[in-house]
Amino acid sequence: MSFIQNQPEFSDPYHENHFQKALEWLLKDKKHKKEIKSDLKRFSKRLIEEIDQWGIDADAHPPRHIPYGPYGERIDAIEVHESWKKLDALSAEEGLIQLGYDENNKESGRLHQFLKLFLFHPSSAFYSCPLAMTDGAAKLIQKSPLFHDDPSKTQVLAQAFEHLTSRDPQKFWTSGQWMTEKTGGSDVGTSETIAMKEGDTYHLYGTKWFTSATTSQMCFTLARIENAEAGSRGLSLFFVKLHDENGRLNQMEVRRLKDKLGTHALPTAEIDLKGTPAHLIGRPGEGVRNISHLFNVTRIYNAVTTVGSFSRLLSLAYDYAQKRKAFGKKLIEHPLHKRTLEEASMAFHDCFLLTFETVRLLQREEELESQGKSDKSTSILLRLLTPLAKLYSAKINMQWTSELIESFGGAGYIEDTGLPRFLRDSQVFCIWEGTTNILSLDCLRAIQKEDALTLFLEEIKTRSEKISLPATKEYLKEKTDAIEKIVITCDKDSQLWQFHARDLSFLICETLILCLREEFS
Ligand code: MFK
Repeated sequence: MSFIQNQPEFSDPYHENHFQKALEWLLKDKKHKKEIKSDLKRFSKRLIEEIDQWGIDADAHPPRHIPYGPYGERIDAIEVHESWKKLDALSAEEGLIQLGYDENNKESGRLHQFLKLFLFHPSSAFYSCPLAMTDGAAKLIQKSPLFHDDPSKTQVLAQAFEHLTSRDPQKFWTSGQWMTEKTGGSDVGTSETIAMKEGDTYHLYGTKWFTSATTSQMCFTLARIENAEAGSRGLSLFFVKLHDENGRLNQMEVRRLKDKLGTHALPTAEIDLKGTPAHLIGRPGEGVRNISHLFNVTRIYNAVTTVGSFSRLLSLAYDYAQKRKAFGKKLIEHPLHKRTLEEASMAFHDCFLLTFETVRLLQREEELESQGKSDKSTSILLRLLTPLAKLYSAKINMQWTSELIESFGGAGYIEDTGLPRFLRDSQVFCIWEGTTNILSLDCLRAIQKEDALTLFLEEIKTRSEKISLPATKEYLKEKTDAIEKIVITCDKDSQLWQFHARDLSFLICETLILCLREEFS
């Protein structure tokens, strides 16, 4: 019989050396460490035995838009595969949102949740996307001091919160985050959707151009109240229930599903709002600031899912390098191949550290909040690192995903190996929730509004005192000198700040990563 190559398989992610070390790094001295580890271990096994196949099936059977019923009535049904529904139920059962809001574990619930998401994402066919927006919506509701003036609104949102954080699949809701319009993906301030007050209720008119996870039960969206000023300061935040009591879409129509490069299982649609009833949330004109509670969470999801994907592809590439022979020996025995994989591992490790340092800050901020406290430096660093973890992990992963696909040779280019999907899907991490440049500019916003760079440099100074390796100290000095040089060059010139924003963003990430590498080792 002719030669058949053994196919690559990923190893149980819980038992990976890196993951075990990460657990020690993140959960050291945490009260719930034992339960968290045992839950993650069980979940990881379930991933391999059951869930991963659901992800493969969901990706192979994309959703379908059915605009009309058999007798011509407009129905706008979105048909999704059984596996997608299983991923939804599983997300509730496994507490993929609830863990982050667990009243009994304010000390490490977020860490637990994001470690679980890291394991789940590469098998989830991007069910992680609705989860990201669901979590962001729950955070927005929890964070917002906006509703106490109107008890009926408080009740609507309190009920929504219960659904979003439920572990009961029958009760569990997901949420959308509808921001993008034809006029503006990044430049949300150009949005054209209008909110008209008709009686006591607002009704929305306009077109949302990318609505991810259109099968959700609710969403938060932006609209301009009639006659409000132009630009983002004229936008307000609205809560929308997608379906009426009869289960029909609430005065909206699905134009079509998007034909995307990747994320094939994920229903992403264009939606016409045709008088959709909506609740105004917060004060008029503060929509962008209010919805930032949501997108700051989804940006952290973006980073965590990116490193989840990076880790899975690495695991496959290492396994293949053990199985595949060329020129008389295994790929892993070739120094150049081995070096490539090692460099990819180091790049993954850096992204992981930066991402989970951000998660640690989120955990810390929320733990303090639950005690009625706050710490300015935690919140400012979190504000700075949220866009940075997203942009850095997405960009580095994209580069290495291409390299790792190449490490499989021709097999990496063949659809039924399942490998090309990594390349297609990775590209979206750099785009949605803010492109690399938009997030570099957001980093400037944090620097200018919160004086985040001064705080960051002080933090690095403190951390550097604990660094023992002279070479690391030297690299650190090179990086902080380069940051200070940019600060001096830009001075008060906003155009120059923008010109250097991306260099500055990457330098900040690289500086922190140098410290984190020492702390992790
Ligand atoms: C599986 C992985 C999970 C991923 C899930 C993916 C789901 C996909 C769904 C989507 O893709 S939804 C679309 C995502 N779109 C974006 O993320 C938009 C990208 N554009 C930006 O982020 C722009 O920077 C932004 C629209 C925010 C800029 O708008 P403006 O009009 O220039 O904002 P401006 O005037 O600077 O800020 C308005 C207010 O918001 C200010 O507060 P004040 O009113 O108090 O001055 C800002 O400080 C505040 N703000 C802006 N960005 C913030 C923020 N506050 C906190 N954090 C931020 N990041």
